[in-house]
Amino acid sequence: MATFVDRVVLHVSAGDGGHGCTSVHREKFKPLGGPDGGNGGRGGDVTLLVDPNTTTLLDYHHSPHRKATSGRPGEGNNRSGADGDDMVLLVPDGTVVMTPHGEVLADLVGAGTSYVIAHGGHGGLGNAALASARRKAPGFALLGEPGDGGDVVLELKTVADVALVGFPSAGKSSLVAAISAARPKIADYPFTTLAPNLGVVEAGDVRFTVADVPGLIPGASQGKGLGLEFLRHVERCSAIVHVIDAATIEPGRDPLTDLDVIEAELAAYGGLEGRPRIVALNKVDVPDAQEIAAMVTDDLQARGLRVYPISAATRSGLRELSFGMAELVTKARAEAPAPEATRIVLRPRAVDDSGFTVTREDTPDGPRFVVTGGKPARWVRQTDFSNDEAVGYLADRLNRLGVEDALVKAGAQAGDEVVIGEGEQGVLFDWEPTLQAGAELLHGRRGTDLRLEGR
Ligand SMILES: Nc1nc2c(ncn2[C@@H]2O[C@H](COP(=O)(O)OP(=O)(O)OP(=O)(O)O)[C@@H](O)[C@H]2O)c(=O)[nH]1
Ligand SMILES: [Mg+2]
Repeated sequence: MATFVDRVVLHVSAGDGGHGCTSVHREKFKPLGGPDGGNGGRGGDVTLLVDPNTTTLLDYHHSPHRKATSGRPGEGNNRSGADGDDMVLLVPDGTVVMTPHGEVLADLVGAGTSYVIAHGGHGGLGNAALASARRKAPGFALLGEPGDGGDVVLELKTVADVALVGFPSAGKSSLVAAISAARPKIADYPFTTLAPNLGVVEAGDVRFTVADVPGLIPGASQGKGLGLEFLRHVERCSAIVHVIDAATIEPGRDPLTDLDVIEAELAAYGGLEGRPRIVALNKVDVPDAQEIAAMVTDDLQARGLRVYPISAATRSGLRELSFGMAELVTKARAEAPAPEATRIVLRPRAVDDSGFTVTREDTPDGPRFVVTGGKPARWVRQTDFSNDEAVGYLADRLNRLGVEDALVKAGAQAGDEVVIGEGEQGVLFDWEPTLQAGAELLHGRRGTDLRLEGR
């Protein structure tokens, strides 16, 4: 059936950080200068940006894979690698960002609102930046970190002032076309409209937006027709206009029954009870329709509804209806701040990575110790395990953070398995707490080139 383009799964990857460079300065007759390897560049972020000219998520439906560029590696002579370019994805106002499990990450309302969905990896430090008084000529550099990656779900909840609801073919799209510059598809078969159309309407000095949402039928709440899916677009609107076909010749249908059916579906969706409503009785250019409209008006008014007989075809009654809508919009705006003013990020990512934890797991092969924490995991990612000096530097960092002590306290013994990092990212070590110390005795302090001693 219809493909909904207002919900897409986006596969994003931020750029990786560039690796740091290991290099030693060379000059004629000075065989051994200082370390001069530059830092790697930062990987680009993937960012969503609300753009008023973007109205659908169609682009992402067609090409859902998006990747920012990676940072360049550092180079000798203290040259840093260039940062990767951010990838900015333009999305419509009202885009909701969710995890694949449906957890809301951000709700993007208002032009210019942005949200980073994948952070680029940090560049690795070059050996120049790693040099210190203790470690004059590091023979290693840090690796760039991989950028974030994964799936996010984007869902569009149209932000409009007024939502037009009604049966298929009631004339909702015709109405939007008649009162705004929008040019939605109009046809005499049901479910012509599959995604909302937005139109901007001016009535006096009030400007507002109207959303034409796909048609509803009885049983939509059980998934009939297009189902209730698209009613999420009505959620954000401050007023509802029932567009009712007064000229329908379908058996079992008349304006009052149609209204009851649609109201029942809105109630099944829930949360829309407080929204003010008015009724537009459409197609009164058809002679019978005019009579029917006159007949039901009293009943509708008795229910507290304002009734506007209109014809999208001949444009009769449209001025009155537009002013009626403007009145509801003005009232709603006075009661609530304009949606443009809200910038909501519901769940910013946790940034605290100062600590770490050691947990013991008992496996058939003996105990295993899992070290989790932002810093240890990051340091492991930065380590070039083919370089002993880099591995030694990692051991020093972990030691300084207290990981060694914590492992001893947790009962780890030489030869036990230690995993740093979580899940698939974890790196497995055979823990050898004494070996490093022994190596230091033999080779001098790590990171020192003996030829540099005394300089
Ligand atoms: N006579 C008459 N026909 C109308 C009027 N308004 C719409 N129509 C016709 O009714 C049919 C349906 O119009 P649409 O605007 O596509 O209806 P819709 O409510 O958007 O329908 P869906 O998108 O399928 O939900 C088309 O053939 C229109 O030409 C009207 O005021 N008078
Ligand atoms: Mg339509």
